[in-house]
Amino acid sequence: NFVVIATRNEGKVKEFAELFGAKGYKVRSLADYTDLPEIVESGKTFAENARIKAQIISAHLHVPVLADDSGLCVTALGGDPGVYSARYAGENATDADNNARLLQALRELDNRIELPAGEEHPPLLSEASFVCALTLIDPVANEVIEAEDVCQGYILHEERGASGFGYDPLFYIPSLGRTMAELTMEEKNELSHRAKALRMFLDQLPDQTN
Ligand code: ITT
Repeated sequence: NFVVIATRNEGKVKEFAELFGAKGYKVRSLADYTDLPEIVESGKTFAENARIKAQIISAHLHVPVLADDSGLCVTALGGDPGVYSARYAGENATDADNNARLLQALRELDNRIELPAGEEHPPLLSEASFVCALTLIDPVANEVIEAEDVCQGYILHEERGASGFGYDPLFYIPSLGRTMAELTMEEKNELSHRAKALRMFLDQLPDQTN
């Protein structure tokens, strides 16, 4: 039993593998296939891009496919980088490039966030939220299921932590006093935008662990 995820992002694959693994499913990603059609993420919203990825790959493979489009929306930057999160610092940007670009953009604004008095937090530059849109397309049953969720936090003035991927080292969660990159995968999978958006899919999936 396996689920095909229309992604080339290894960080996403690891998280999905853990989440689906709990129900006894393995995951395959685009790295497991050759000769796939090109995907152009031309949508203006996360949901549109998730639909594009799921449509192209499910039509090609003729099996149910789940796609994830996600990103970081930073309040002080008017919601940027948003759907451009993966390419924020340029077409072939690494996670480190994108994080550096984000810190630079926020330092230029000289924005500071004050959290309620009585709490000790490191310097925070802006409110932010991670967003994850999921689309599952079953091309045989002609079925489309969509979900979207968010995870709220703040952008820290410097990177902290080595787990996770992408913007995780800059994404600070005040209630935990840690960045997303300082959480174990198990902890991230309890509260992340991706885990929350996926919960409905997981709840509907028959358990294959016994
Ligand atoms: P696929 O399209 O192949 O899935 P991608 O990396 O291009 O891979 P997106 O277009 O959805 O995926 O871009 C998502 C970007 O948003 C990703 O590159 C990360 O930088 C960031 N992102 C998404 N989820 C994240 C998370 O849980 N933690 C940190 N950064 C995240």
